[in-house]
Amino acid sequence: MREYLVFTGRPNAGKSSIIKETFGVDVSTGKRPGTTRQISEYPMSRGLFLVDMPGYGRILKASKATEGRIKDRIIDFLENNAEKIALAVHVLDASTFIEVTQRLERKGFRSLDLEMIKLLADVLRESPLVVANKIDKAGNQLEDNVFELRNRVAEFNLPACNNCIFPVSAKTGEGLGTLKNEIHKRLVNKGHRIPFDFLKD
Ligand SMILES: Nc1nc2c(ncn2[C@@H]2O[C@H](COP(=O)(O)OP(=O)(O)OP(=O)(O)O)[C@@H](O)[C@H]2O)c(=O)[nH]1
Ligand SMILES: [Mg+2]
Repeated sequence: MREYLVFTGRPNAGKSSIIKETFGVDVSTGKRPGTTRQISEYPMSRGLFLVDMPGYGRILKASKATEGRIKDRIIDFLENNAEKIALAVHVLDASTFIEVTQRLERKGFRSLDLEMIKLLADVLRESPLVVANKIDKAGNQLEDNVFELRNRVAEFNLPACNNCIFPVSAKTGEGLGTLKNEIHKRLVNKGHRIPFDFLKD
């Protein structure tokens, strides 16, 4: 049986950076949205694979059709593997959460981050971990952004989300230890006795 630890998020949120800094996996990161283009799997321990998703949303220099295809592939993967996903981690940019959410809502759209968090909770029937990345960039907007994120996620009434939001910086490393411990704990609870067995520390 193959199970997955899945990382989702909008292009450029810092999914690959978090994977690299937290687990030492040699994934590609990049300045421009759209670095990771394939659903990429890395072995973590026997039967457990880490999945770095492409970004869900606007990708630099990509057509709407390409963006749409990538979104479809992400959703197909999540739906087709729902039973095999041991844990999902949604990564977002904590320095721009309010700004991006409000800009979209003014145009009548829902935040892609909130859309994905809800989708993960519905498909997996449990709450994803929500990682508020780039706290080093948020300055004095950090508290407001995290407060708004907590309120918005609370509106979904997700099961077991009393402690599911993790402010981190993949750049400075702040918060990554706490996140790693929580991921470890949850994977052990799902029966993966040594979930990081194949990863270097
Ligand atoms: N300041 C700051 N920059 C970060 C942080 N995490 C990632 N970045 C930068 O954000 C950019 C995107 O990082 P990636 O890890 O490639 O993002 P991604 O979510 O994997 O992006 P896609 O593969 O395009 O979907 C890179 O320039 C990173 O160096 C952070 O915590 N703070
Ligand atoms: Mg990436």
